[in-house]
Amino acid sequence: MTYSNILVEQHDAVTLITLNRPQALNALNSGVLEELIEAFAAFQADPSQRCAVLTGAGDKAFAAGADIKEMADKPAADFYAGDFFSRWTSHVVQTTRKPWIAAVNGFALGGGCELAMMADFIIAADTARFGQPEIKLGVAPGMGGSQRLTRAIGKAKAMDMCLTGRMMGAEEAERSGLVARVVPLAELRDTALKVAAEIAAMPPLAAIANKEMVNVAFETTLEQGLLFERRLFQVLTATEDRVEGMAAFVEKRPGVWKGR
Ligand code: CO8
Repeated sequence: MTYSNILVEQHDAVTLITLNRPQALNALNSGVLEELIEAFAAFQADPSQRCAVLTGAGDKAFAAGADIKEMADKPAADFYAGDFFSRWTSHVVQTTRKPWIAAVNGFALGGGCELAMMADFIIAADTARFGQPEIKLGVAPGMGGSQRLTRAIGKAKAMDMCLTGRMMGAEEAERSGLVARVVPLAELRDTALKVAAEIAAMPPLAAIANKEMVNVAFETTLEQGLLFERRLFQVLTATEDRVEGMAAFVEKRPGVWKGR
């Protein structure tokens, strides 16, 4: 598959996907959407790939939102009939079982912030700025911003962000729980690739299970979540990688994983 709106590179077991419309601050048009769906499906399907990083081209933006120029003249019926943006959630989020990280290198606004929040976690450059400014366009978040932002940073800050459309800097985003780590912009790409390589070197079934468990915490009661965690833990004890992992610990050597 050749892409014109994104770049896809493989760094050993890590797939690096770069939104590549820097002249439009990597705004998310339908071309980007389709290619991202393809790229994430290819990442998921390739057994040699264990973790992905999504970032934006240039030093200014991860993504400044859905492409306003593309949306401006679109009739309301088309948004509804085409179930605009539903495929992001169903394809990128639900079918990507392997871990992936958003490396936010600047503006992450509107759909850009929402896309970053679909990642398993966010590593931000110190220059990153997050926001849900849709209210200023007469709309509201439409790709999960009102739900994922509220779960990540709580009602007070989510309301503040959505109702004023203000931007939140990297330091506040980390303090608020939106971002896992903040690093200098110049170190962002290498740090994200390094963290992804660390995850890629983990036993692959355990990586998938850890991701599933944490995600279930957002969907269910504590009792059901604890049961899900316990059962998945028990399932992992049946894997060859569990036997290897515990033997490697006892023998003071690195584990060699089979993904079985
Ligand atoms: N869409 C299209 N083009 C964009 C976008 C965008 N979201 N953001 C920036 N651009 C373009 C600009 O138009 C400009 O292009 P040109 O040079 O051709 O005029 C170029 O990128 C550079 O941008 P600026 O000159 O504006 O750069 P500044 O440094 O002056 O400003 C900002 C940077 C503050 C980031 C500014 O560009 C901005 O405010 N951008 C829009 C941010 C925004 O409102 N994002 C939310 C969009 S709506 C959305 O994401 C909704 C998603 C859910 C929909 C669900 C529907 C069901």
